[in-house]
Order: sequence, then C-alpha cells, then structure tokens
Amino acid sequence: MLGSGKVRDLYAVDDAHLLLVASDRISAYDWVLPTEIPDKGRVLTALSAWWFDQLDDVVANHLVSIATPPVPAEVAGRAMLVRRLQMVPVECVARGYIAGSAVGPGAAEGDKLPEPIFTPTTKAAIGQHDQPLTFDEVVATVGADLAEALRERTLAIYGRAAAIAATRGLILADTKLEFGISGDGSLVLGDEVLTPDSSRYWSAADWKPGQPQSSYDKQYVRNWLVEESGWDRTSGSPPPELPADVVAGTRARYLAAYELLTGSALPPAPQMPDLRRRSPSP
Ligand code: PZK
Repeated sequence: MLGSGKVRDLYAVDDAHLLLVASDRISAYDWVLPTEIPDKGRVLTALSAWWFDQLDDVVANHLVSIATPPVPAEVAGRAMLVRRLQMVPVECVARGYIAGSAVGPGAAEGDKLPEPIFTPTTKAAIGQHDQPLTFDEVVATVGADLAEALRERTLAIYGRAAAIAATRGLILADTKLEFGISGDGSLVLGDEVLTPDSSRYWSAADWKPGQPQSSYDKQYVRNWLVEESGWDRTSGSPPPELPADVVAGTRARYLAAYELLTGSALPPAPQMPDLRRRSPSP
C-alpha cells in the first residue's frame, strides 16, 4: 500500500498508475466509526466518475477507469485506476455558502456568499486538521502562476458543479479539490470529487439562511451518535457500533444523493468472471 486516509487507501499499480480505493468506512467527529456502511465505497467511486465526466470540458482529470475484475471482488466497483500525478500540496476549497467556519460580523452559518470564494488549506496528516492558507501563502508554496491557476480552476469547477446540483434541487455549499501536475506539466483534477465526503450538499427546498443546515447524509449518523447513542464525544472514548436501522438510514441517504445527482440507480457490483471450465458438451 502507498498510503491510506481515514476511509480510503492508495495502491501502486505501475510507474504511471495508482489504484484509489474507497472503503465502506465512515468517519464522524474525527473518528472512523466501528461499523461500515454497505455500498458507500461504490457510491463515492461512481459519483466521482460521474462528476469527472460532467466536468471534462472544464478540467482534465486523473481517472482511467473504474477497476473491475481482475481486481479482487472485494474492491470491484469501489476502486479507481488513476494516472499517477505530482500532487499539489494545497487543498483547494471553493465555497458559495458559509458553513463550519468562523463567521465575520453581518454573516451567519448557512448564508449565501455574495460570490463564491477560494479558501485553500494545508493538507494535514491523519489526526490533524487542515489549516487555512492565505492566497499569499499558496503563492509562497507553489508560485504565483500555479496559485492563480488553482484558484481559477477551483472556482470554475465549483461554478459548473453548483449549477448542475441546482438543477437537481441541491445546493453545493462547498467542495474540496485536489490537483496534480501530469508529465506534460498540465494541471489535472485528482482524488475523489464532489462526493458527500468532500463536499457539503444541502436540500435547496429546506435551505434557510442564517442557521446551520443539515448535511445530506452524515447528519443522520451525527445526530444518532450525539443524541441517542449515549456516547460522550468529549470523553476520548471511541464511538459505539451503529445499530442496523442507522446503518440502513445512512446507506439510503448516500444512495439517494447519488440518484438525485445522476438521475440513475447505482449500478450493481461487478461480478467476478467464473473461470471454471465448462463441462464438456455431449
Ligand atoms: C495521491 N493522495 C491522497 C487519497 C490515500 C491518500 N493521481 C494521483 N497521483 C499521485 N498521488 C495521488 C494521486 C491521487 N489521487 C492522492 N495521495 C497521493 C490519498 C486516498 C488515499 F491514502
């Protein structure tokens, strides 16, 4: 393995390719929960691939294919074969709404910003939090030309994605993107994109400015953890296993986000080919 995040793993394939595997793990309040959400990895992988396709006239991306057998059955449908890039060490965030960050005077959680803004952060190690970067700090890290290209591409991608989400009744409040540089020096969109794990989607019908909004999928798990499970998240003790109905409700929300955005049901998991020899015909 080349590396792992809280809920994803990265494997080397050859000099030019990697396998980016989305697990069924879920994180909340900085913990990886002890219970998996069936199909979550396939939903995030299929949704990323759908977005890469929607955005391919805005930005080049690293996706080669969604890996199918001969990758092992356990990862089929939740692994992306990607081009290996030189990753840019900046998390590129675009936001059109205020959420989960410090708010200045006259603005409140849930408010729409006058125009979308670029709010880059550091890429923190596991267990650390990403720290905000000023634009000048991005310039100092990657140079002025690349910093400006990152801001311009990030806002272009956000604008297109938010417009598509709006046609499906969803507000894309913010999104976090990662870019890399390909062999020919061009800027390429990497990682997973525009999933509920990297983006805040809100129901447009339920949106009210000036108050916290319910995020599409994880709010349900967070509410159960904090209001019903008896777990004290300030205690330092790990969160409990999720009951079956909370697993089912969370899975249903991930699937609903996929279906709302793409207009299609999640395709079934790829089947392993049956390599046994046929019985001789009579
Ligand atoms: C790359 N990550 C983050 C994601 C992890 C770590 N196309 C690429 N080429 C080279 N490196 C990366 C990518 C991509 N995407 C991505 N780190 C390196 C990451 C998932 C699991 F452990």
